[in-house]
Amino acid sequence: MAVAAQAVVADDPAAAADRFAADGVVCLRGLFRDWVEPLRGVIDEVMALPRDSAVNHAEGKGGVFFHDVDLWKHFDTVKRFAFTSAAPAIARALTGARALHLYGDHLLVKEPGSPSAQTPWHQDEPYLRAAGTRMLSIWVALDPVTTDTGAMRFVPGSNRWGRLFRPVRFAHGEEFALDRFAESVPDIDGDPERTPTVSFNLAPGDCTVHHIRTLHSSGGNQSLATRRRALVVRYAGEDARYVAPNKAALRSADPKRAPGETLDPAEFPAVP
Ligand SMILES: O=C(O)CCC(=O)C(=O)O
Repeated sequence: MAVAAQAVVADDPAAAADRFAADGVVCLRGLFRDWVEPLRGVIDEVMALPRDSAVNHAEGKGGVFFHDVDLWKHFDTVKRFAFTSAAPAIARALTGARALHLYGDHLLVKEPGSPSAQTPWHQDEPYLRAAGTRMLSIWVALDPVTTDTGAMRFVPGSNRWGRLFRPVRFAHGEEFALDRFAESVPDIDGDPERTPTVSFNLAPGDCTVHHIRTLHSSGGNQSLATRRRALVVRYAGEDARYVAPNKAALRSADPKRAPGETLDPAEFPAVP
C-alpha cells in the first residue's frame, strides 16, 4: 500500500523537520536546480575514466548501475556542492544539528535499459563507519525520476523502529555475513498492507532526504531513453561517533579513530 506522496512533501526545510522526525524521509522540490548541469558535467568525467572505487552493480546482469564515492575529494564542483549549496542547511534544519560534518558523497547512476539494476531494501547505517541520531542522506535527482526509471521507495517511520538490519550486497541482494546485525531486512514487498511505502516522482534538482535508519530501496531503470543519475550527500551531527568498521562499509580507508570516538574533522570535515 503506497501512502499518498503528498503526505511527506514539504515546501521548505524548516517545515519539513517534524515530518522528517516522524517519517525519516521528506521530499524537497527545486532546491538544487542550479547544480544539475555542473553535477552532470562531473558525472560525465567520473564515468569516462572510472576510478578504482567505481563499481557496476549490474555487472553480469545486463545494464549499468554505476556507483562511486567521495567525489568531493577530487572534484571542486562536488566539494562546493557539499559545503555551499542548500544541502548543509537542509541537514541542519531537519536534524537540529548544531555542528555538522560532511560524511561523504555517493554517486548512483542507473542507465536506460537496466531493469535488473535494483537497489535492495536496506538502511544506510550498517554501511557507514559512524553512527548518530543526526545523520542523513540527501538524494539529489539529476534526471526526471519515476517508478519506471528507478525512483527510491521508503518505509516511513522505520527510522524509529529501533532496529538495525543486516546489510545486503547491492549487486545481488545477498546478506553480508555479519553477526553484529541480528535481523535480516523484513520482506517489505511481501506484505504491503503491513508495511506501507512511499515514493516520489522527482524533477532534476529535487531531492529526497532520508535518515540513516530509514529503510529504502529502488527499482531498476526500465526506460530505454532516460538516465537516472543521482548524487547523494551525507552529513553527521555532533553526536556521531565512530563504529567498528565492517566489510559492508562504503569506504575502504582505515578509520582514523577508535569506535566510540568523535569524528575526526580531517576525515569527516566540519561544515561551517
Ligand atoms: O539510488 C539508489 O538506488 C540507492 C541510493 C541509496 O541507497 C541511498 O541514497 O542511501
